[in-house]
Amino acid sequence: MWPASPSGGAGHASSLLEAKASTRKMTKPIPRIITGDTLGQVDASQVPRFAGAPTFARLPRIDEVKSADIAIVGMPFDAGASFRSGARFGPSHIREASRLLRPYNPAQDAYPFELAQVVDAGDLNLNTYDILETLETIESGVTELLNFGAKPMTLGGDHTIALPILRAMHKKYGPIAVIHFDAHLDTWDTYYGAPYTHGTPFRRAAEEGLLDQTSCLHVGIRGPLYSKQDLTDDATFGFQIIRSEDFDDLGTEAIIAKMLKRVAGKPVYVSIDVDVMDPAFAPGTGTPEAGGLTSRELLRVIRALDKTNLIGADIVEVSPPYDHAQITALAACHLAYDLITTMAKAV
Ligand SMILES: [Mn+2]
Repeated sequence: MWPASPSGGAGHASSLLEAKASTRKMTKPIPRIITGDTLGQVDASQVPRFAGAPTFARLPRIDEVKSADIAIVGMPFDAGASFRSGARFGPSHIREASRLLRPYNPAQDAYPFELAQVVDAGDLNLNTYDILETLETIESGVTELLNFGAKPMTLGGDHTIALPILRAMHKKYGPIAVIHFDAHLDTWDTYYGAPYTHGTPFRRAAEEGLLDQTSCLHVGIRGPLYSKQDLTDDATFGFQIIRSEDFDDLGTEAIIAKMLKRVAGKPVYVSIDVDVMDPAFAPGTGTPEAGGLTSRELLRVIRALDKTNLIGADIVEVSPPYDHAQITALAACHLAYDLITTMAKAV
């Protein structure tokens, strides 16, 4: 299921090169931060952060550990995108930016990679020409991670991938309280008759009974819709709406209180479309909308999730061809870091 490490496999070396490699010690063992049984990041006091394999936060690969509590997994797929594509390059782009993440998270007063065994499970091998096959591969891949004992922290990919992740989560947890951060509702029905796209995952999830419809939220909604009817339709799928403007009108504290009340006592899955942030903070995405959240507002809301039963998360729609100076990837990797910290504190 895990075809290759993020740094790539051995490739097609000639037999001569293989023979040399087998008789020559190429490198010393990689110095990692080890705490008890936990294998952590490559030690930045010994190896500069710009060197070495680009696993997420320079954490170990899943095949380097016997068990894991949290697994980062890439889903390089963007055939569900309705406008600008490119999110297939998101996972590797976020991993490259994540090299700067350090061991201690002061915002949550925690060392996430000591509290839990966090690993990089590499990328799922998805068929870019076959959405139905991709949905099946994602569902079985996430199921495999859950059976391994690891909560999934997914790097997308376009938002289509949230549906099969929720199918897998539902098999383990039952109906899920989804907190969906996005400029868009993503509860549209079809595009040109196609039911599985990045604009439809939460309508499909509701239809399939995957959601706890008393406990879901959209956060950050804004921008033009096809019709006012979109909001009427959306209201039938179990999502309470917190608009982007509410961050001005209500303030972050009141929004956090509303969110925590909505999901209290439920298994919570968080899905973050980076376009929930303003294009100033996340330009590298497929369908940007003006008037979004700052990365500071979003991080603050995310950090309050330690008061919930967080069972997994994804960050989707990072599209490197539209990114500049890693702005979007930096926001994405910091969001993942705080989500991982939140899950690690619960281990
Ligand atoms: Mn979306």
